[in-house]
Amino acid sequence: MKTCACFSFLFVLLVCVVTLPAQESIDIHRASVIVPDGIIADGEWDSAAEREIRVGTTVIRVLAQHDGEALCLAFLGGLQSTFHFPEVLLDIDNAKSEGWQNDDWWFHVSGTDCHSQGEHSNYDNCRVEQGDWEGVPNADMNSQISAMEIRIPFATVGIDLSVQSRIGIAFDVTNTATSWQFWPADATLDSPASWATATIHNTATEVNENFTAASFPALLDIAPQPANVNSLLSLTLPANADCDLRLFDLAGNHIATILRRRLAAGRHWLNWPEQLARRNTAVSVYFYRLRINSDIQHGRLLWRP
Ligand SMILES: [Ca+2]
Ligand SMILES: [Ca+2]
Repeated sequence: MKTCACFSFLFVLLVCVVTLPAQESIDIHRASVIVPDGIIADGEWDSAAEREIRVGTTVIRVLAQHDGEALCLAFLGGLQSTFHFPEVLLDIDNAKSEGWQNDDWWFHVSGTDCHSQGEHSNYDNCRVEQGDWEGVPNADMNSQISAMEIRIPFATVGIDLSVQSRIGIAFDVTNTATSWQFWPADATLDSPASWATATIHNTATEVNENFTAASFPALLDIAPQPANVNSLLSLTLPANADCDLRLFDLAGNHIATILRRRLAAGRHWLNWPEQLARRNTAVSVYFYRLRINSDIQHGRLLWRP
């Protein structure tokens, strides 16, 4: 009988473990201070944790880091094509309550910066410039933008890193009327219990979390194409490497050097060079040459200013 009871207990335990939903988490590391200007500058977000929100087939990336005094977030890609606006949900005491508590916050960036405490989607407090946090740029449904950057000081929302390092967090994008998509994918606006747990580390990330012992070729990503200065350009490396990325015209003339330096393993967001941004004459076809240590890749780029 004893054996039987024991097996029953183990079976129930096993079922419980199997059916419990996995709690999503994110590690937010300390990095240098960002400039919240809507431009993803070289190196600005290289230490960030990265998560995805899917809107149909479009992927919107969310980057997260902090500078010791503020939580810094960037929403990248797909914003202008879908068009969806970024929102950030914070549960300061990480109580994972079923309904909203007074320490739970909603932040929304669209034509203005909006936030509310203790409830979500309250648009009474919307301004182009909020005094105590920033969302840049402000944009309407017709804006052509590739990135929004958000900086929320810990003091604004009552996070004291000397006494706590964990908060509840979720990211979403919305068309403000009918559609919301989230990270974590099964999160909801109404329930902080469905949000992830963020651990805020007071140290820089040692190794990019996604790229330890990775073995894949270097990946150059340009989206959307045809490209312009608003297209996002990133290079993902399996290991530290000397990198060189140049553009040539059809006649083989060197047009611009996009990158020429040693980079660490992980994803790096790159700037389009000034000289290319200024060439706004017509649609152009360029060839790029990417050298990673001694390996060389070639590709074609359609540029439409
Ligand atoms: Ca920036
Ligand atoms: Ca709470």
